[in-house]
Amino acid sequence: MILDKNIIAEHNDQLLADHKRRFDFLAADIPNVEAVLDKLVAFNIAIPSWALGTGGTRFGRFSGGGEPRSLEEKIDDVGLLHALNRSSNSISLHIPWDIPGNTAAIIEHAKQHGLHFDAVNSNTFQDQPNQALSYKHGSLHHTDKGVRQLAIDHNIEVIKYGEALGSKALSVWLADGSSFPGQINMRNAFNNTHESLQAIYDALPEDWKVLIEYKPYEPYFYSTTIGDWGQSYLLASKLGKKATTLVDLGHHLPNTNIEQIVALLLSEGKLGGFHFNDSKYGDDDLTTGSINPYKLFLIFNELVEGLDAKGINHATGLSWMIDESHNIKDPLEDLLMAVEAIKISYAQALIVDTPALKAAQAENDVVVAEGLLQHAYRTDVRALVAEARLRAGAALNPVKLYRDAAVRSTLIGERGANTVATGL
Ligand code: PSV
Ligand code: MN
Ligand code: MN
Repeated sequence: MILDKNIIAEHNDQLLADHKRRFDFLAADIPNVEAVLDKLVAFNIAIPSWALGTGGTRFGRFSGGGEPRSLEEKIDDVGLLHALNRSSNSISLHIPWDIPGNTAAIIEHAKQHGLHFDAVNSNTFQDQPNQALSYKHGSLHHTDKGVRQLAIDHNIEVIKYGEALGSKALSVWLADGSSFPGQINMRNAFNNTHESLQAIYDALPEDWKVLIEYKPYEPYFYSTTIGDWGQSYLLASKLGKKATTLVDLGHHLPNTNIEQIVALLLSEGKLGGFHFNDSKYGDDDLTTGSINPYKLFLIFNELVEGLDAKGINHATGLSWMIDESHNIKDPLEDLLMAVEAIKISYAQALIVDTPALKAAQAENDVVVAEGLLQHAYRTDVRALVAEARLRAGAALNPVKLYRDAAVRSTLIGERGANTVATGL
């Protein structure tokens, strides 16, 4: 299914008068409104190929139907999202869930939707059919050199796929860890991981990054070998300048001050990218901004401050990606909501009165400083984000148009009611 430009134009015409009233009211209070809009238009967030079907659970999966059956159909789904919001111009592939057969044809297919390929992800947390050795007890950290080499070779193969597709980064997330005290030698596990990552790093093209993800627990429950940002940062520092840390918002223990982690990594030049999602207890798959939007705003506030201080382009300086997968929402609606939440937080961070904040911090005026952040956070910037969409040629209300245009039932008609996309 392709969303015709005329359908989007008609939808926008219907909502335009109300939108203009709300936007003009808001814009009158934002001194740098044009600069903010330009930044919002430029800001895109990559869509993970594994978020296009229902998932995010190790219990039952309840497909809503019309899930993509192939890589081409996954690209089509991201194309639909991008047509609706003009903010999702790339897809992040997970190998071997998504093997690009005919690379030239896949690139062309993506181009027709205005898409390119973001970071490629390796998978050494599942055994593949007929795999000679097992990842049951880990991959890059394994006690057996043969298993480590298998995992290294897989990562190098993923880099090769990425090169053919025009990706510029490899994301490495390892399940490696232990579930019981005494199960592993933690020092050896870490050193093995370092040695294995070094071999992968040495195979990286010059203009590539490796993004090292961390996670405190799950699937193992006692230790994870790259369990927190310190362990990821240590590895990234040892490896060299192409290695950076990837922050997945759901990979922190409750109440962790993620904005402080982000500020320090950015300051050290070691923040490589993001996986956006939200969590209430210990999950990592709820819709971005659904549980704690203030936290998301505070993170964006540090990001904008740090990127500006370093003169880094907001849109292209880091790898921005969503990483959430749903069992009960339509995955495409979920992703539209996530992009909206990200852009709202970004817009709020862009309207913070930075000179006033700096002055208040210099004076140690806690009340004024906090008040400035709260003012930005409590400003309803939805009309600003909608205006950026309008200017980019997207829909004023993507979820409404998605429903009005009956996208899901059309996809079910095209693909069937019982399709299940690859992924977790
Ligand atoms: C692991 O929880 C993770 O966040 C990693 O980014 C994986 O690559 C992704 O989810 C999909 O399993
Ligand atoms: Mn992740
Ligand atoms: Mn995760």
